[in-house]
Amino acid sequence: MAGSYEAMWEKLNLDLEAHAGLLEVLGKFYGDIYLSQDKRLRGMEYLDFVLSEIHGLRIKELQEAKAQGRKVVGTFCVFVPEELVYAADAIQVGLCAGAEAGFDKAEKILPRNTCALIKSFVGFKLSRLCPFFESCDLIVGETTCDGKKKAYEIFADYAPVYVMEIPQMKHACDRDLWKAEVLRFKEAVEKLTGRTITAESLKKAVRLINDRRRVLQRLNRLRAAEPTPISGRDVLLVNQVSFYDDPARFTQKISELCDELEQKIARGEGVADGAQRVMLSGCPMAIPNWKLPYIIESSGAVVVGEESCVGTRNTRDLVDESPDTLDALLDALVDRYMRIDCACFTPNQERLDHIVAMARELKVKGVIHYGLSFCQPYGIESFKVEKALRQAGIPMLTIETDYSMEDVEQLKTRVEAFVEMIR
Ligand code: BJ8
Repeated sequence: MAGSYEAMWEKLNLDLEAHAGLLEVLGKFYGDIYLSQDKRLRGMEYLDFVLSEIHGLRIKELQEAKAQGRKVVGTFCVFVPEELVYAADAIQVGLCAGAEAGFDKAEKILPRNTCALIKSFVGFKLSRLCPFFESCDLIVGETTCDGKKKAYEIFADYAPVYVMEIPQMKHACDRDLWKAEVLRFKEAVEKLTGRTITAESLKKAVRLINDRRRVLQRLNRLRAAEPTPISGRDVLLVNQVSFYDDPARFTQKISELCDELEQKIARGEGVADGAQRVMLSGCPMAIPNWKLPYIIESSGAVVVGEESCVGTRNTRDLVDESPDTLDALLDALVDRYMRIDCACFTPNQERLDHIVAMARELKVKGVIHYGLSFCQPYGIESFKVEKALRQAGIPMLTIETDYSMEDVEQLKTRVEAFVEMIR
C-alpha cells in the first residue's frame, strides 16, 4: 500500500517513517490474529481488504470528497449524532484510538494514569500518525467521562475541537439538556458545511444510518446460532470498520456477508467446535485492540456477543423514521440517543438489565467484563454487573488491562481458568 499513497500522507503531514513502522506492526498483528483463522467466511475478504487499505483507499476517498467541498467530522463516542453530519452532506469517521502509539508524547501532557483510549488519541495526534485525524475538519468530543472531558481541553490546542455536553442522568430535564445540545450541534454542523439541514435530508440520513444498524443487528442475530458460525474477532472487526467505512457500501457488503452466514448456518457449520460461548461486556475496543478477544478465542471459548459501544450498544436502537417534520425527526434523534446506557450515566440500571437479557438470549456460559485500566465508569460499574449476573446465575470474569502486550500470558492464564470453570 505504502508506495502509492506516500505523497498523500506527506501532504497530510504524517511522520512518514513512524507511520511506516505502525503499518508494518499492524499488518503483522492482523495476520497473526485474523488471517490465521480457519473456516472464515468469504465475505470477510472485504474486511481484510478494508483493513489492508486502512490508511490508503478510505483516506483517498475522504480527500476526494473534501476536494468536492464535503467536510469530514471525527468522533470518539457513539453519542455524536451521525445523522446530523450526513444530513449536511458531511462524512463522519470514528477515530480509533486502539493502539499504544505516541504514548511517550501523550504522557508529557496527560497524567500517566489516564486510560489507554485517551492516551492513544492524544498520542496519535501528537505523533502525526493518523491520516483520519489529519483529514478532519472538525473533531467532536463529549463530556462523558472526566478523562475525555478534560483531555479535549488540552487537545483543542492541536486540532479544531467541538465538545457536546452529555447528560449523566435520565430525567426530563436531562432530556431537555440533550435536546439543546443536539440543536447546538446541528447549528455547528450547518456552519461547518454551509448547508441547511432539512426534514428531507435528515430523514434520508436517518435511513442511511438505521440501515447500517439494521444490518449489524442481522449479523448479531445470525452469529447467535449454534454452532457459532463466525468468530467473535470477525464480528468485532465488522463493528470496528463500521465506524469509518462508507455507510451505504458497508451495509451492502455486510448484507452479503449475512447471506453467506445464513447458508453456513443452514449447513450446520460452526467455527469453533466445542468452544464455550462467552459474551464480552464493558469498554469499547477500537482498532487494533484485538488482544482480549484473541486470547479468549485461543483459550477454548468463542465470543458470541459484545455489550459495548463497538458492539450492540451502538446498534441496538434505531431512530424512528416515521416523522416527516424536522422538529419531529430531531425529537426522534434525541430519544434514540438518550437510550444509550454508557457507564457514564447514574444510576445505570438499564445497562445491567441489558447485560443479563443479552447473556440469557445468547445462552452464554459466562461473561467477561473488560475494563481499560484507569477507566472509573466501567471499572466501578463492573461490581454491579457482576452482582446482577451472579443473581441471574451467570459467572463473570473481570479483566482490567490496557493496550500493551506485557500481560498477555497472565491474561491467558486467567481466561483459561475461567473457561475451565464454566465448561
Ligand atoms: S458512550 S463507552 S464511546 S464514552 S474507557 S475514555 S469511559 S476512561 S469510551 Fe465511551 Fe461514548 Fe460511553 Fe461509549 Fe473514559 Fe473509560 Fe477511557 Fe472510555
